[in-house]
Amino acid sequence: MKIMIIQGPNLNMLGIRDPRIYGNIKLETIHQNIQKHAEQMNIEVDFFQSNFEGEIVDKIQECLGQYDGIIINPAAYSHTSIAIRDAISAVNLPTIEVHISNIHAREDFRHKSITAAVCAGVIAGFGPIGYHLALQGLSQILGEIQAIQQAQRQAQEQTMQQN
Ligand code: CA2
Repeated sequence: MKIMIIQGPNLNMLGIRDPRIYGNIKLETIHQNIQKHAEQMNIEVDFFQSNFEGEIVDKIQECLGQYDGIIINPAAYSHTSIAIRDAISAVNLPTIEVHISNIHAREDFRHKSITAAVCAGVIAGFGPIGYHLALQGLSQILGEIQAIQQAQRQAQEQTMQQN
């Protein structure tokens, strides 16, 4: 199982500026912790961070055929980007949106996520643990998809043997 983790604009500043909302932990440390957790779950993870909308769109598109699912924190683009929403929708890979902070408890303009509607689930307000919850949720979803696909293959084989 292969999962791409995509981080949006300014998340590279975590632990460097403004620890009141996002804490002291750096993005690199968050990624190291996710990597350890993923290894325990026998999941392969890759990481990508960009401050550019188009680069995030490109990365989502590149996931097609290469990854089983996506975990994304589109950061401020969650509230503005139809392009990122369309990219998630276009690749049609199971995607979980993560927000470190509880966006619903913050300014009004953060309450609406444009990208959330095309994601399988959204996790917000759990701090960096949210990425680990997303990993568990996504692995569950992917396991269920694999089980359905296997059952479909077996049913097809049986039909072919009968004919
Ligand atoms: O809570 C989240 O994870 C957010 O996606 C973080 C975004 C914000 O625009 C979203 O509304 C919610 C911000 C990314 C990090 O921004 C920083 C700002 C100052 C210092 C460090 C990071």
